[in-house]
Amino acid sequence: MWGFGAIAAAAAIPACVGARSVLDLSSQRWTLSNSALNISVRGKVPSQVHLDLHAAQVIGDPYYGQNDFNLRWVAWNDWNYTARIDGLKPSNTSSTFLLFNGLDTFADISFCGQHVAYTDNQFRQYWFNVSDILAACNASRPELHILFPSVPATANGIANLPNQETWPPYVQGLFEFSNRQFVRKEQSDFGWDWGPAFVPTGIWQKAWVLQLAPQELHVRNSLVDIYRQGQLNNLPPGQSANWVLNASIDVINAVPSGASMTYTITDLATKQTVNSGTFANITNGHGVITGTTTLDGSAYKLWWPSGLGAQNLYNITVDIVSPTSSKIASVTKRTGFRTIVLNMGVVTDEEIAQGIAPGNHWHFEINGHPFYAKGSNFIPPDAFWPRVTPERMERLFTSVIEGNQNMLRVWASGAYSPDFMYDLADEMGILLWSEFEFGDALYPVDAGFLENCRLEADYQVRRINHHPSLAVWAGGNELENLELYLVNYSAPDQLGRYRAEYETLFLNTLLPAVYGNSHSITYMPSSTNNGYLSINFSNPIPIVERYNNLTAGSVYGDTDYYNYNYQAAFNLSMYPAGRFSNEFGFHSMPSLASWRNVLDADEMRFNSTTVMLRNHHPPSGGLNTTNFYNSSIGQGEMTLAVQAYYPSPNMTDPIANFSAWALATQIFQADFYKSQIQFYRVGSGKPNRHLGSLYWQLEDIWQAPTWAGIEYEGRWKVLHNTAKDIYQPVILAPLWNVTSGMLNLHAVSDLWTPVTGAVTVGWVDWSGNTLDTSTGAASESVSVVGDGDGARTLSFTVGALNSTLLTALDIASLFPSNGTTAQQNASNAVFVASVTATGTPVNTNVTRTYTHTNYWTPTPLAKAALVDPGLSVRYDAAGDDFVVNAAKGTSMWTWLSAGMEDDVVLNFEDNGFLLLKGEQKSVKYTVIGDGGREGWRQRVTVGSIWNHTLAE
Ligand code: BMA
Repeated sequence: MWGFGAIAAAAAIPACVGARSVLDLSSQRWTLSNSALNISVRGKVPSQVHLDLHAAQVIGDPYYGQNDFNLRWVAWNDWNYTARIDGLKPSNTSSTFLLFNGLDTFADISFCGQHVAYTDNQFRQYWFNVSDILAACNASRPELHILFPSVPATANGIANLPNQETWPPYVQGLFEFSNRQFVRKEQSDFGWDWGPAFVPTGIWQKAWVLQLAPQELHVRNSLVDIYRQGQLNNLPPGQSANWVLNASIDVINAVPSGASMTYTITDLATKQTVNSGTFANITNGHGVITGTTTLDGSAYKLWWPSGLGAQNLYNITVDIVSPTSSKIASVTKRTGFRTIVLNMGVVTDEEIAQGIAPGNHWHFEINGHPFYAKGSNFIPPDAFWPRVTPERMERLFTSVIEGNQNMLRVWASGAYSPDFMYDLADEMGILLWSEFEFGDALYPVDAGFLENCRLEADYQVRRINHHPSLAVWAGGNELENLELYLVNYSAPDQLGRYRAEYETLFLNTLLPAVYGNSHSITYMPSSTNNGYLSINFSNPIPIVERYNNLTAGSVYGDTDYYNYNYQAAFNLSMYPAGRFSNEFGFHSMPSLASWRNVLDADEMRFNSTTVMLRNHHPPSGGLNTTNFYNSSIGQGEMTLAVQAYYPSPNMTDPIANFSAWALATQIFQADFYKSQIQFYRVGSGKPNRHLGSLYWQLEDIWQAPTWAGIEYEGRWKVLHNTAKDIYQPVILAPLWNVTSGMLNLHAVSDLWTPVTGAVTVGWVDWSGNTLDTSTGAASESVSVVGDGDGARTLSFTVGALNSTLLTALDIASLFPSNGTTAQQNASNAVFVASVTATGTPVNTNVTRTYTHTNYWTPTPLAKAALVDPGLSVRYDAAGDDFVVNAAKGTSMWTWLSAGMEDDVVLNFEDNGFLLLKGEQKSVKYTVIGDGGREGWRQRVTVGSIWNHTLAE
């Protein structure tokens, strides 16, 4: 569906004469070995030790059972990758280089028995001139040998160096292996609360041997930066200014002095060349040539995120031209014309007069327009990146788009995203809030560590800057709101020192890596923050962080909210009313079908050893033990929440019970997130002017109780369907104020023009009868256009990117505790509101109808007088959909499932929905894999919260 035809390519033009050869090291025959363990098997590039050992059947599936513990020995051992290199040319005509796009992590490289280098950063690109070694080498097929010493052992060695840095207690967020903060490696490889700790090693990215004649170039990295003339990072640019195109190419071998640069721009929709020319202001040195040009500010179609316009893309080809006018290198990058800014500017008096609370903004603007960011947090989709294919990522991103999401926060402490991920995001319109890989820890600031980080950041910023989907760069995860907070908690007298160290890395080192390469992107040092106190581009480091310099009554920053006390889950006054919510969540179990892939039959229980060991919430603080996590607390939190809010599954068949409990935890999770998302979205029309909700977390890294909305195999949990519903452009949001007892119904729209429509509100009971509780409206904020039969219709207009209060119901007076009539029985009542509205999708002129139904119950479902809704489902071959019907009553959390069919992986377009009595709903679906099974469509089941025949 999404083509890869136009993926950015970097290439050098073959010179007419010369020895240029690019040998892909994945084509060589590799051996992975450890002589002490007597292991010698076939290795691969790119790959990792665990994957190669598994392929050779030395180890079982790392994800199965308790293999995350059983395979610790792999991480504690040293591993050798060796290959005798075939296909090298005689060395006298050329220089020979090794080029690695990624070595994970400590790597001791030798070539033909000679030491080449020792590397210590998974995220850097390395290249080495091995011409002299090759010249002196007698072997016709010289051996390339890379020793990967144990990462945990090496990390411990670094930590124990004399005068090594230490931190106050509780500050370092450590999981199963200690000392991750000393290692430039994916931080979650050492364990995390949603993932396993394998600490994999290996040649995890592509690698080559290059042979170049003295005048030949090889492009190893490049930068394309497109910004509006006068644009400064972090500040909204003028939208009518011309574009500036800045291109910079990193090469191996020296660019001849006097070389020039040219460009050609192709519109990928029309395949026409739309512009070409020569760059000015050429600088050339240290293997980098850079030039700039100006482009007409209105000549290019803009790139927009999904739902806000088209994803217009262009190829930009940059050629390096020798002084004698021959093309000596060329790079083509696919890009788009857009500006994106994270606006943290001061709220103006004019904005305050419009009702926005004073303080600072904290929202994104695309091409000058503020918009509501809807999405989630992305974690590494696998513990082993080499097996993450573009096809898998495309499937995941398809779910993102289907889920009405336009932004993902690519969480810091995984790995920098591969180019194919940004390419897909460019095509599909998914903004990727990107972060440097530092999180939940403070880091060393010795010169060597800082330089290592600087080179890492410089490489990564240059590699991906051209992607229009790049939304922002953040220094790392939860550094200000958590790490510095923890320092202040456990060693307040040392806050000054650690804050200065924090600024050394995250302001003085990483900020220049962004600003020095790009004018087009915002940088902030920490994911969750209160913005800046000031920004002044005449200072070398323009940003002064605000930290907790807050003025009462003013609103600043984005928020991170976790509360595992189930009793507070639906108390809206607990939710933060900031400008943007970048993290919030609660964990749930994956489905039975997912568990089946990794559990022995006798472990298929809610509290079995393996299930418990996979619940990593909350961490207990003791390292390197199997009891590192307080799993019983985590399992208990989910259980208590289910018991408090829903009828508890209680089935005699243990597998059915396990399945029903797993789904019940997902329903609580979805309910809790929905409650928050609708509250946050209503905030777009409140003084906090809330403009973004990104829940924790999009997807799973493995099969475990986690915060994910999409399971490892690609199945949607209830959360993903529920978030899809509540992320629609126009929604109704019933917000219940626990203190006042008022139920406030709001209409919310994130369109850029007003929406007009009618809302029908009313009450039904569980048997599907209409309840006449029209007296419930304490105040009506909009005009009533119809009233009768227990339902009333209200007409309304909601402004652009705004919310409006429609009606306020006094629940206490509607359902008095001494109420005697059926109408007054809270346990029997369901409030239902449906909207039909017309509006214009952003950046179109076509009017569209939007519908949404939402509901609320005055008691938790655990206390509601549920009755059998009489559900049925049938597959309709003509429509290729499933038709669901509730013949006897009101059905809540109606759930379609392929159930026990463990190898059928599919998602239903709608799931976990409300179905009113007599309502027929047709539901489309997407199959991810049916395991070759026939006839599963006839075996799809439907259940609901009523009887928990949810996933059978
Ligand atoms: C936040 C995140 C992650 C973590 C999640 C769930 O702290 O930034 O580090 O996995 O919450 O606890």
